[in-house]
Amino acid sequence: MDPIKQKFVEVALPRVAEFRKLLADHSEKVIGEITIGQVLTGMKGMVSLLCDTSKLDPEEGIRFRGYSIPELRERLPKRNPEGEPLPEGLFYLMLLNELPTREDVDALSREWASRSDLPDYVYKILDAFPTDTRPMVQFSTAILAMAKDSKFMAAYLDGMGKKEHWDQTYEDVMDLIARLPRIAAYIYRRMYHGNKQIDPDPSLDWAANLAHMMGFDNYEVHRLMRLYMFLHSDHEGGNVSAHTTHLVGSALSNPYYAYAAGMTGLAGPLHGFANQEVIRWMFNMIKEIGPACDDKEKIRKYIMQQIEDGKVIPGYGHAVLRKTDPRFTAQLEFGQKYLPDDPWLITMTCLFEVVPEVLVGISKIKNPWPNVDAGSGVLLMHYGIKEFDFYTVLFGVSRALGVLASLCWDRAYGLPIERPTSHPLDWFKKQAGM
Ligand code: HAX
Repeated sequence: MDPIKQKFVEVALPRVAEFRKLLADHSEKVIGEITIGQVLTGMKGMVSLLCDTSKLDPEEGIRFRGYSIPELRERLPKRNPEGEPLPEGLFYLMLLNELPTREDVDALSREWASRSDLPDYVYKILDAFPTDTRPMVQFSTAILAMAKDSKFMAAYLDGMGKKEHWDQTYEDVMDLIARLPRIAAYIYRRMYHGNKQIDPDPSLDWAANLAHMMGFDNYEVHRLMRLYMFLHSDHEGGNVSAHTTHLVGSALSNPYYAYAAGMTGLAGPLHGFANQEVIRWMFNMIKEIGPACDDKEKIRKYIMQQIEDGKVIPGYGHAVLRKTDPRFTAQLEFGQKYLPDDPWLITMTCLFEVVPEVLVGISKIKNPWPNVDAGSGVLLMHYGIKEFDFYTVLFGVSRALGVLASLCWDRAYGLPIERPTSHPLDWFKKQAGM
């Protein structure tokens, strides 16, 4: 058994015992009330999911297993002291609830490298797509296709019992995460670089290898890619990509099915697609009103007009957060440190001054502050990854770390199929005395 899997067994056993005891002794304990408003507006604030990997505080932002982003940028292992944390380390932490050593992280890099070969049929499926097919269509199809070889599915059909479900889930999860950089880079090179593919470099870590296979071989892009893969990995259990992966997984669908479903949710404009929309939106704004920071009044009017036209300002607002997203702050700091004169960074900083001022005056908007997507595209643009249609794929590669670590835990706990109750409108009207 690989040492990470062995460790997972050691960590999971006592936690599973606690889970069972909680369920056996306290399942009748009331933990909240549900309002009609919550049901009719996307279940916001309704406690309904178990997720150990991270927790989102509306005022402070995300903590991964109790650690904030600044803490982890300090404490997770890096390739060199000036660099960004290796995402392998964050996966280790989310899966095992323990900060890894540099050796642990290197072992995980090697483990993923050894599992990263793509089956031939995945290339053939991707080659069949017209090159103008949306990258997220290609990405989620490639993932779904690999369900053909799901070890979980094979073991299930072979009569695997419930207690073993976590085991083959872990195997699929590790194969899947290992292969994602290959899939993403293949799509990228085929769409934007005449299908001139680049072999992986076994000496590189998971994130740097993705940058390398996309054609970006300098240390600065590797550093950015490590930060990007770290920041987008997890945002507790209720966001669309995480919840969908969990929900589909609850039917004992194999990890490929579950994560592909999560990715089709990530592809929506109110979720991960916003990271590309931000750049498209900035292009359009500059086309219409000229270099953005020249006249902030013009930006204000532009934003007001967009809202009057019924459009959202991408990269701003959040369903849970009520402050600036620390994932945005980390990217802003990175930009200010390494690319302070970049014109896109200057526009982004200027929007950060103006957009919240405007949105705060619109009473229906609960959070006027930037989210993770307001900053990521600008950094990618600076280093030459300018094909913003592709950005959600990068988000998706990163998101695998959190949602698939959670899926291992779902299976260890033996969580049952998810099945809430629904009612027609008249039932709610009756509850309200209407
Ligand atoms: N621009 C314009 N209007 C906005 C807005 C924004 N940035 N944010 C919220 N609103 C509007 C909503 O559309 C909603 O309007 P209606 O009542 O007319 O439908 C109203 O304000 C109330 O929304 P809310 O309660 O504040 O926010 P929600 O929980 O409904 O939605 C969203 C949260 C993130 C989807 C929303 O803020 C939004 O659409 N933002 C822009 C898109 C975006 O950046 N998405 C990425 C979010 C982070 C993420 O998941 N990344 O992957």
